[in-house]
Amino acid sequence: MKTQLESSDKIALIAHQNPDTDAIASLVSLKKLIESNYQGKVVDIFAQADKLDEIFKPILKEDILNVQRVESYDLAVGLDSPNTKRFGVYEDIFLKAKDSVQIDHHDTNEQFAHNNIVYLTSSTAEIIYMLAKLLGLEISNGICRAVYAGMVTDTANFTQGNRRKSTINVLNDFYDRKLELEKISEFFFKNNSISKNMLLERAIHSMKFYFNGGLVVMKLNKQDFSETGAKAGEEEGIVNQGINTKGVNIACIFIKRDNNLYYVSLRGKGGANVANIASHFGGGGHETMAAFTYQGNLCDIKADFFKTCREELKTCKDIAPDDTLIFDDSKEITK
Ligand SMILES: [Mn+2]
Repeated sequence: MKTQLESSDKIALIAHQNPDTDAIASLVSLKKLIESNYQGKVVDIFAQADKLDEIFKPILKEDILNVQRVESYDLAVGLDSPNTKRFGVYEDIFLKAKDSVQIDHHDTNEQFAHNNIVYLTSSTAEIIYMLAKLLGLEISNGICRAVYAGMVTDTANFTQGNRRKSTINVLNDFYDRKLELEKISEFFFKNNSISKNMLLERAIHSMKFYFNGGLVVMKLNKQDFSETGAKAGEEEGIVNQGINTKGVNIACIFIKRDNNLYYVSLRGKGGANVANIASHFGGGGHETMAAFTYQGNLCDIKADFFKTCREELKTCKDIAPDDTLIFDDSKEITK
């Protein structure tokens, strides 16, 4: 990647469509890293977004998405995306660039670039920080804050998703810099609007439990958004309400974006790998967090969806009914 960066003057950074905070944070932090460490390079950032979420504003600041300043690029950098399809309308920019590299943390990654940097950790932003350190680049506090935003959101405040030793090491670096990270956590996790609470109420109301309570399905439609005044993006995290339920191994929420167009977000626990379910329907993600988009009638996906969930539930470790077992270290002592 060092050689690729050094030998390219025009660089396109492309993240997945319907970008989340990690995608935006990755675009911004890598753009700033390249611009502040290499002279005279054009770095444009792309992510197809129907409507840009308000929460991205403090990360994006003066950086503008989706403005192509040159006709073609020497290097395309794919970010936070398991395949090129997920680049949406910007897939062509990626495919037409002379050289390509990608940075991703999804275990469903399809190794689609010339150079694939795929590491299963908290976030793509975390990998960017680690790479910057390896390359000996200068990293500003602003970049660290953007990286932290990606890490904290992709792990739901470090409670799920991939967390590695490297994650802790990066946090250690940040701790030394005294970045007031708690403020960033508060911005993402203690900042719910009233409309989001009303949306949550509707999602909880829609909860249906299947397979002895192992699967919970929630639904939100366009009306739920318009009637509560909730904006697109405010559904983020609502699915956690399902997986936080005792006995639930798979939680999912069907969000109707348009006629016959659904965004389906999944959470798993106790060994249920929801990435398997997502990839069955053309999406991707991690064992505990995954998503896919479904175009069609709900009646047509129902049977296949329940069958796939059932298969995955079968692989679950039985959660011990006695919760104290989680804290029991006697096994290790006798080993
Ligand atoms: Mn991510």
